[in-house]
Amino acid sequence: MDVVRTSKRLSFVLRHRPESVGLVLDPAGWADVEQVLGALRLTRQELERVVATNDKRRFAFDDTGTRIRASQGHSVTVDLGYAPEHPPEELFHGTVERFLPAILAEGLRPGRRHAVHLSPDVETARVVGGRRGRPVVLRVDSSAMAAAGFTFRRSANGVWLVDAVPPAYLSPA
Ligand code: HQG
Repeated sequence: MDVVRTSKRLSFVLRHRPESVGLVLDPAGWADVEQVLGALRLTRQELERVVATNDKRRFAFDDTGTRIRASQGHSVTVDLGYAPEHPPEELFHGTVERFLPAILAEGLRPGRRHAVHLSPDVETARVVGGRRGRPVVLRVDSSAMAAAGFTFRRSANGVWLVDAVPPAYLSPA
C-alpha cells in the first residue's frame, strides 16, 4: 500500500466527495470505519498506519475507534464541533504572489473550504504557501481580531480556523 496515495484518497473522500465511494458522513464529519475499509479496499491495519504516519495528522478516530474523520479542510458541510478558543497574538497565512492583490483588497476568504486556515508559525505557513509556488507569508493580527469579536477555533491537528480575515489585520511577515 502506498501511504501517501492512500492518504490523498482518504482526504478526498472524507473532506470533499464521500458519495464518490458510497460513504455517508454524519453531521460532524464522521464516517464508519468498516465502511471506509470496504470503500477504499484497505485493512484496518493499513488504515491505522495511514492515520498514525500522516505528516499533518489529518485524520482522527473517535474514542471508540469505530469512526474516522478529517480534522479540517472540508468542502462538504460539516460541524466539527471545535470550541472557540483565544488565539495566540499573531498567526500566519502562506500564499503566493499572484493572490496578493485580491487578498489585500478583500482580505482572506475561505474559498471552497469552510474556513480560512491559519498557521501558528512562519515555517508552517511557508510550507502551505509553497504548495502553489514561491511562498509569501502574511502575518495576521489575531489578537486585534479576537478583541474585535472574531471567533477562532483550533482543529485537532493544530490548524487555526476563522471565517475571514479583513485586510486591515494583514501585514507582511
Ligand atoms: C488564497 C492544506 C484570492 C489562499 C494546507 C490560498 C493548509 C485568496 C488559496 C490547508 C483569497 C486557498 C489550507 C482572496 C485566500 N483572493 N485568493 N480573497 N483568500 N486566498 O488550499 O490556506 O494538506 O483552500 O491564500 O497545508 O492554502 O489539505 O487554502 O492560497 O493547512 O491537509 O486562496 O490545506 O492542508 O487555498 O490551505 P486552500 P490554504 P492539507
